[in-house]
This record gives sequence, structure tokens and C-alpha cells, in this order.
Amino acid sequence: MSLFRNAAFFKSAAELEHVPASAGEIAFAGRSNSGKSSAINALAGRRIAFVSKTPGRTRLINFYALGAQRFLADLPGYGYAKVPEAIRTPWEKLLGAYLQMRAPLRGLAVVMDVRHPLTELDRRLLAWFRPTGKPVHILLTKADKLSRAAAQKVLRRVEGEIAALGPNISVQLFSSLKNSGLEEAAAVLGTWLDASAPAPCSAGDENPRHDQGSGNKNPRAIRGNQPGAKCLKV
Ligand SMILES: Nc1nc2c(ncn2[C@@H]2O[C@H](COP(=O)(O)OP(=O)(O)OP(=O)(O)O)[C@@H](O)[C@H]2O)c(=O)[nH]1
Ligand SMILES: [Mg+2]
Repeated sequence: MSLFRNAAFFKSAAELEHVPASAGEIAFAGRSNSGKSSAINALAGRRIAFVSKTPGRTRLINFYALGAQRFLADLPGYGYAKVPEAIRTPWEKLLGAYLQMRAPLRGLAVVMDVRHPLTELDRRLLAWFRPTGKPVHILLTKADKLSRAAAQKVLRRVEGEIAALGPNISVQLFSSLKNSGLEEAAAVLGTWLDASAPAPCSAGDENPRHDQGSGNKNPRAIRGNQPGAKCLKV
């Protein structure tokens, strides 16, 4: 079964200084209440991420370890108007800095409620993340809330809209409730992580591979890929 079945809670980070050293990770972003944590639980096959009836509860980045220094990161949801400004500002800063500067980030899973895809905030996130050059996979979740035909119609519409956004962006239907779309999601996200799998070390080789293909040229790129981070003794 997929490597996501090994996922286990690792830590929460309220600031970038607290993110773990990582050899590769995938972040889940999306509006509050869109189903990010539920999608992580569905991929893990058990409840490891906190699912809330109250939108906007996750204000930290929650990291789930997959082994071999690879992680899933559950990001704070955006677009929940009732969050007070005093909380919202540092939270949005954390999200922005993480997405733009996290070198080990291999790609972004953007979770959208199939009934409200590509909202203004989702489009802003996409427009803003695209320059990193990293791939995006959209999960149109809560697909169980629509008939099969209606869900397919939304899928086709979103496919059409993202085609205009350029390469490296894909979309699928998903339901955490019905566990549908799991294999497709695991295959896409797994490929991103496989591309960053730690290379076996030869004797005396503590020299990690460079951060290839992430597209992140930012010299302020935050933790990860430190010496030793990608070189796994087997
Ligand atoms: N029917 C249905 N409900 C879902 C699905 N995924 C999530 N939900 C429900 O939607 C609500 C929000 O789910 P979460 O996974 O907590 O959403 P989130 O995006 O992590 O929310 P925040 O952490 O607040 O940003 C919960 O009541 C879930 O049970 C799904 O595929 N189908
Ligand atoms: Mg959540």
C-alpha cells in the first residue's frame, strides 16, 4: 500500500523556525473547512489529523511523518472571515512564507469543496504559488455531496480552467467520506515524493544531493536539505 499509510503525527509549527528538517514534503492548502485534514486522514487510512466542525481551527502547520525524513504538511485554512485580525495576520504570514520559501516542498495539494471550486482566494493562491515552478494537484473533495454526473461536470469545468494556467497542474474528484479518489491522489503525490526519495549513501558519503527540481532559487530558502538530510544509510 502507499507510503501515506505510514503517516504519523510529527509536530506542529507556529513559526518557520520550528519546521522539521525534511528531505521532501507535500503541503495541503485550501479554504477553511474544505477538507484538508480529512483528506490526510483518508490517505493515512486512519485518523491522525484533527477534523473540526468549527472552521478555521488549524492555525499551525501540522507535520505528519512518512518515514525517511519525508512529510505531509497540513496548512492553516484561509478565507474564514470570523477569525480576528490579530490572529489572522501572523497566520497568513506563516502560510505565505512557508509556501514561497520552503525548499523541501515538492508540490502543493489544493483542497477545494467540489461545490465551490476555484474561489477567488483559491485562484489567488494558485497565481501566487505558480512562480515557484512546483506542481499543484487539486482535490475536489466532498464529491459524495454531488451526483456522479454533477461531480463529473465540475471536474470537466475545472480541468478546462486549469489548462489555461499552464503545465504541472492537475485535478481529480475526491471524497474522504467514501474513500474515493484515494488511489489516484496517492499516485500523484507519491510520485512527487518518490522524486525526492533519499539516495542511498555510499561509504563515507555524507554529501546530500542538491535540491533538484524544486524550482526554488530563493537564497533565503528555509530549513531542509541540510547536510545529511537526503543521504539515507541503508
Ligand atoms: N461529506 C463529506 N464531508 C467531508 C469530506 N471531507 C471533509 N468533510 C467534512 O468537512 C468538515 C471540515 O473538514 P476538515 O478536514 O476539518 O477541513 P479542513 O480543511 O482541515 O478545515 P480547517 O482545518 O478548519 O481549515 C468536517 O465536518 C468533515 O467531516 C468529504 O469528503 N465528504
Ligand atoms: Mg484542518
